[in-house]
Amino acid sequence: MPQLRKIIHIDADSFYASVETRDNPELVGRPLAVGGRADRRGVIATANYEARRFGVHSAMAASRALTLCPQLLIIPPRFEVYRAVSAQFHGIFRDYTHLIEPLSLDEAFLDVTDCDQFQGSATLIAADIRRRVQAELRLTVSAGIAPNKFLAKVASDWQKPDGIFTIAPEQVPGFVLALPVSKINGVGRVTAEKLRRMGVQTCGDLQLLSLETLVQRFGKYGQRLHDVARGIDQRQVQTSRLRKSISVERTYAQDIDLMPAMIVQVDELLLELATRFGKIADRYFPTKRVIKIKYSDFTQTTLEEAIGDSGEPWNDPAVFHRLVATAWPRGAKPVRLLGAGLRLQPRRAGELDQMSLFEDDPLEAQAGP
Ligand code: TTP
Ligand code: MG
Repeated sequence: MPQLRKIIHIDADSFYASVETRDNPELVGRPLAVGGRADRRGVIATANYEARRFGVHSAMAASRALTLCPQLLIIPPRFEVYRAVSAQFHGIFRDYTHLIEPLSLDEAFLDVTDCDQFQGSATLIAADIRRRVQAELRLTVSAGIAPNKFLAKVASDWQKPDGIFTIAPEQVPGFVLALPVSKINGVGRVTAEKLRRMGVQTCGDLQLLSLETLVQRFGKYGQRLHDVARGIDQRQVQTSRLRKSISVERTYAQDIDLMPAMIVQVDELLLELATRFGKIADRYFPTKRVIKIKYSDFTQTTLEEAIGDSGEPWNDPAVFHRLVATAWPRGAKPVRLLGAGLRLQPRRAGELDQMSLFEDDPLEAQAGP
């Protein structure tokens, strides 16, 4: 029986939009989004809660958002500011624990099992973190507290925005019974629909299926479904000192169905990947190139290929073009998301973490501004 952990999941509320309102109080109370311009096929990165009431949400075309909410103000993102705020969040987190796993700029898991502040109460620690973020950064974050990562993430969403919610170990069996399977990380529309056809809508329903059935229908992921249905998740909080991969991806406002257009997008992804990889290239070298394609029906495929010794640079566009051209016909449907990535090896020998490419990737749902 593994030791029970105390995990906190922190997620800032309407992050980019909240930072913008904080820095420009004139924006308080009005529907606001951060994103790209409607006249340039821009996409909404996020919207504040006033705008969400109109149905505006992340990854939506800015033009569509303006149709739903004509008074919506869309402002361009200031990524440097968001990165700086994120570093400030982490500064506060580090006063409680060094076991921090960032998922994105505004989201992180904290393992506070060994923190002895507040008599070791994870709920009181989370409350204190929220208090300090509010006092020092004038932003709100929601917090979820639970014995594992899966439930902590569900919990932070439970009372959002500006919420805190604890699932104590003894509450887990009762809590999961009514929990919709759509709340499980990794259960997207396709899996949810497949489960619905099997009569499964909640984790309680899911518990009625045998491990054998689940593995038969979902392969390796079946084991994971079997566990999380019972509130079991053994994944440790992974500090991100070492990584196995790096990737960038984009969800498009309009699906792409022509190869030349995909090639253009891949080239843009490669530029961004080069920037991001450049920051860690002194510590890692790439071993494989990876392309990910999500089709309009949310099915997806990935294709990876080892980087040989033939001498071409890792970011040779021709190679990535060929990977896309090979992978796309597998689904041969319009494409809603493209991703480009690299599998990595540390230059110095060291332990690799469990982070896998695209899985639980914080960029999964992110759209380009
Ligand atoms: P989220 O935490 O998913 O969203 P949020 O913080 O705006 O709102 P909330 O947590 O209250 O529901 O994402 C964090 C930031 O990441 C968000 O402010 C903007 C960016 N983002 C994108 O750029 N594109 C996306 O598709 C998503 C989901 C987020
Ligand atoms: Mg958030």
